[in-house]
Amino acid sequence: MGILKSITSFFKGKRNKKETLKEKEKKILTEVKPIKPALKKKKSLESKKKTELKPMLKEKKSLVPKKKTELKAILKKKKSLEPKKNPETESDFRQKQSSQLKKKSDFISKQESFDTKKKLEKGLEKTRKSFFAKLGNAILGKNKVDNDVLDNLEEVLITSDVGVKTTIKIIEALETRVSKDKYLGTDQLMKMLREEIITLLLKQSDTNNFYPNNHDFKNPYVIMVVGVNGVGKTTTIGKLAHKFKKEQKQVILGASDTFRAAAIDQLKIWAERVNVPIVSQDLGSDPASVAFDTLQSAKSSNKDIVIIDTAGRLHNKVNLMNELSKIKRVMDKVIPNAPHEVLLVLDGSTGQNAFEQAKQFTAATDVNALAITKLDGTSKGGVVLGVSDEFKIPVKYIGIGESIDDLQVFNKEEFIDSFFNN
Ligand SMILES: Nc1nc2c(ncn2[C@@H]2O[C@H](COP(=O)(O)OP(=O)(O)OP(=O)(O)O)[C@@H](O)[C@H]2O)c(=O)[nH]1
Ligand SMILES: [Mg+2]
Repeated sequence: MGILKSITSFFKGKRNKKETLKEKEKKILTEVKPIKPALKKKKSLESKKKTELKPMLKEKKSLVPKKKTELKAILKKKKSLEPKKNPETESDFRQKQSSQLKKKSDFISKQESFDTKKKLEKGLEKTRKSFFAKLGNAILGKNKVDNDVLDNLEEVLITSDVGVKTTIKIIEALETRVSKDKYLGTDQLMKMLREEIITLLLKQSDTNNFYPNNHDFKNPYVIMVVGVNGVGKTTTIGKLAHKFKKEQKQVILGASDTFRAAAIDQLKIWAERVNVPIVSQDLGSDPASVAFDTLQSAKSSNKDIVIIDTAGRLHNKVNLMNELSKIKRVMDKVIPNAPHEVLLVLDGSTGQNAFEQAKQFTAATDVNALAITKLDGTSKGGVVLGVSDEFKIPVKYIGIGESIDDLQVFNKEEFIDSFFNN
């Protein structure tokens, strides 16, 4: 009996298990059921997308052959424009092209020199107007060049800041000419004056090439800029860097004016404007050390031109003048014979004072080039004639404004032309 009971309970248990399994299966199926409509939805979306994409693809396809045909037409047109591969016509074509290029570059350089001339004329306007107004008064009512006229002319030249020495030379030359022709009219005075000034200036050796022609560029060409406070050193450096850059030269600047924070910033602004690198140190650091760093950097990065700014100083401040000598000595250690150019900047608007500065500075340090700035804002432009006549050092540059392009290479003939062109 016991055995029978246990057998029935065993089968009962199995049936129970079967039933629970069936129930589980049922439950899963009801849970899975909702997936079906979702799949259906996805499929319908896909087919919808396909039908939507089809016309788009069609459109794209229709565009491609269109492009091809357009391209073909363009190529055909281009071919028809190209010179035929006939050797004769090809060389003709090349010649034509090079002559056109030459014409274009001639036109640009003509335009540039025209602009330079116009700028110079404008820069010298104040000096010219004042000079000719004075000259007009000096010869007023006279119809021949006599001693009176020459005396008056002497005064005009001196008050126009030409300088005593240069004025005497000009007047003596004119006296000799007048003594040969007693009836020389005042209308001819201008022509004579122009000729005498040109003769005088051309006697000077013409070493003032803008470009350091005799430098072989195995090493960078080093320019150290010096002068008293506020004459335009930093501005001239910015303009110079721009000029060299236009000549495809690699330029680097050195901020050796460590005396004022604003001086370092001012040079940095110029470097940024011209897009050239700059070497600087902190305010108050040794100017010679900045120069050393700049020259080393120039050497290692194969620069062509180095321009070193220095603090404004008076020639009679011994310590400051010694500082210049130290900067020079340090430079020479990095690059032999550097600085190759010591450029003294003079403020033209200070007239006779500029003469004095040139005298004192050239005596105290080895200046070998001059720049005369601020000629645009003054009637004292005659200082350029006097300075370039009196000093053995050439006037290399003139500043005729505050803008980047307002620095010109001093050309004696052009200067005289612009001066007398009224
Ligand atoms: N009109 C005119 N202004 C100029 C010319 N060159 C420089 N300047 C101006 O003169 C002022 C002084 O110029 P800077 O370049 O700072 O002079 P600096 O010699 O470096 O002065 P310090 O560093 O203080 O010794 C600035 O306002 C310049 O814009 C010029 O050719 N024409
Ligand atoms: Mg400065």
